[in-house]
Amino acid sequence: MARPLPPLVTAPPRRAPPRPAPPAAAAAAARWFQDMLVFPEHGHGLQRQKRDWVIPPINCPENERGPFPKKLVQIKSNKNKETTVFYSITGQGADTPPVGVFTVERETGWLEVTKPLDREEIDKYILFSHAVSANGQPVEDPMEIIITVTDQNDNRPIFTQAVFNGTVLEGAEPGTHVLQVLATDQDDMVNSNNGIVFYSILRQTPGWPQPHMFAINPSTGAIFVTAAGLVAQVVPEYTLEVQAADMDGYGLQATATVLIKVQAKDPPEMANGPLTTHVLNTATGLPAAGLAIRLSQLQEPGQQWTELVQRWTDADGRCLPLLAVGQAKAGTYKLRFETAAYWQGLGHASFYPFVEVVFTITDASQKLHIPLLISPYSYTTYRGS
Ligand SMILES: [Ca+2]
Ligand SMILES: [Ca+2]
Repeated sequence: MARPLPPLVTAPPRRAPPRPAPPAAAAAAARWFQDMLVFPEHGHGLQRQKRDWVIPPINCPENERGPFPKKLVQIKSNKNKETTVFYSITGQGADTPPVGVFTVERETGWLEVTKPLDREEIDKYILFSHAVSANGQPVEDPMEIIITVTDQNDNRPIFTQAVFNGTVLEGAEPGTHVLQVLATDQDDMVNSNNGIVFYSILRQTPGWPQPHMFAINPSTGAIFVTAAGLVAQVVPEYTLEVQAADMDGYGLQATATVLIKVQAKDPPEMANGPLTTHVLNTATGLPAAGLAIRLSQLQEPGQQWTELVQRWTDADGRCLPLLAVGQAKAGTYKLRFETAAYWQGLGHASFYPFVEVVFTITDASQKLHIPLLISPYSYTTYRGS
């Protein structure tokens, strides 16, 4: 039986007479040069040696176009000087599934790949090549051949969610962590940057009070506050468009939406305020979020409207009470709902640029709830409690 030679590179040849050891590089090249892979030589009657030499893996790029079959390497046994040698291969991709990805020409020993490979499916094939004589007797020990499938950047990053939700307390300091987004990429991130994802923020809506209220860690996807000025009443929710791109941020891209709700610090005196509202979008049956509301009071001198407070509706179409406990006085008030801006935000035109509801408070101790139901072409309000 054939057996592997003691390492050509690291041990002296065992054959007599001894010959000068070739330079290491030359010895290695002798084993695999010009697309040829030669079965290792073996000694005479020696005990089987631990095989401590390594055949360099054969690199085969994924997604090759062909034509197929495509020659990879020629396997050769030096026994072909003494007898006719026939070659075959076994292993995954040869005679076990996926069968037939690799074949070997029986007489020439040319190892061929028969179809495009997919590194993300199988990134390495371990085959064994065999050499037999005409009567079927092995003339060599099986030789291991490793085929490494090299990567192409054929997968774009994929965010784990289309929409990420976060909450931040108003007045949060720069540096405050808000949430983390994640995108995965199936490509190789060890030997290439095809699978390494970099994150960035493409757009922030609205751009107040600064266009860059948030920043993202390009490597981790962690989003944090980068500027002071988060006020729930001014901007109750930010929408960020975030991007993940492979190849250090210059390759294939994907985007996702990040919704960051700015949570108001509830002033305690507001919690049980006597005047409340909510807004319902009757076109969708859903609460109208992000709609601006202003409360004014008709005041002396000269009976003019004095604005008391401005609020934005939250995801439930509600906002904090508009008057604090003890703030309500008998008088005439006006709630102005900025409906046009709301509909524009949804991509609709609005027949009504705004809706104003004027009402009177006669009993300042009584709770008052003034809902608004809106569609682009109608609105309804009533007195609730
Ligand atoms: Ca990729
Ligand atoms: Ca790939």
